[in-house]
Amino acid sequence: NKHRSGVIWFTGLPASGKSTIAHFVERNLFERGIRAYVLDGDNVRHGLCADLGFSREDRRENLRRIAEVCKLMVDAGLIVLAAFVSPFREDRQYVREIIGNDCFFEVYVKCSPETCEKRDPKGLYRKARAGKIEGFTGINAPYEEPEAPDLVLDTEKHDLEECVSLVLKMLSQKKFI
Ligand code: GGZ
Repeated sequence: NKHRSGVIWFTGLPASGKSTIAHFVERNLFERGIRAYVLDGDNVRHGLCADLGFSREDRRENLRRIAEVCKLMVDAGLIVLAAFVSPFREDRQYVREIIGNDCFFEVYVKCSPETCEKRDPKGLYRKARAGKIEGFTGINAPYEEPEAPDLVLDTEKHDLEECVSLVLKMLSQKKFI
């Protein structure tokens, strides 16, 4: 069960499928005896980043703290599955610099805004449409697509199982597992 540690960084619109895919990859790795851990808005924004919102500056600070935590987890020997909207190229580049280029992989979880809005598992798109959320990514805040991601997962074309196996394939090609 030898593996290299590193960070798989999932970026994409809210409800594109980032966290779901990350959790299934985590479970698969766990079953093989590989230590992995998912970081996402659900376990970070209530604690470590509870003081932050969604302004330009707060998103940057959110991602900076997360990147520092990722770095510690890599030191501890884990495979970190980080699932954050991370809508700005500049911030993703910053995160990459903090973590280190050789153990950072960017996965673009691609899905049209229309489909994300239809899925809307938490009802946030609906709230944003109703004017109850300011600066909601995909409605009234921008999402900048990655220019050269290591992997693109089109969640409208591939089902969950296929997306998970594409991530595992990438991990094995890059000699992480
Ligand atoms: C984007 C928001 C917003 C706004 C609340 N914009 O589907 P979710 O609910 O679980 O994922 C979204 C999550 C985004 O947090 P991140 O830490 O990933 O964002 S960033 O990387 O930009 O710092 C969504 C919810 O929080 N959410 N308000 N205005 N997403």
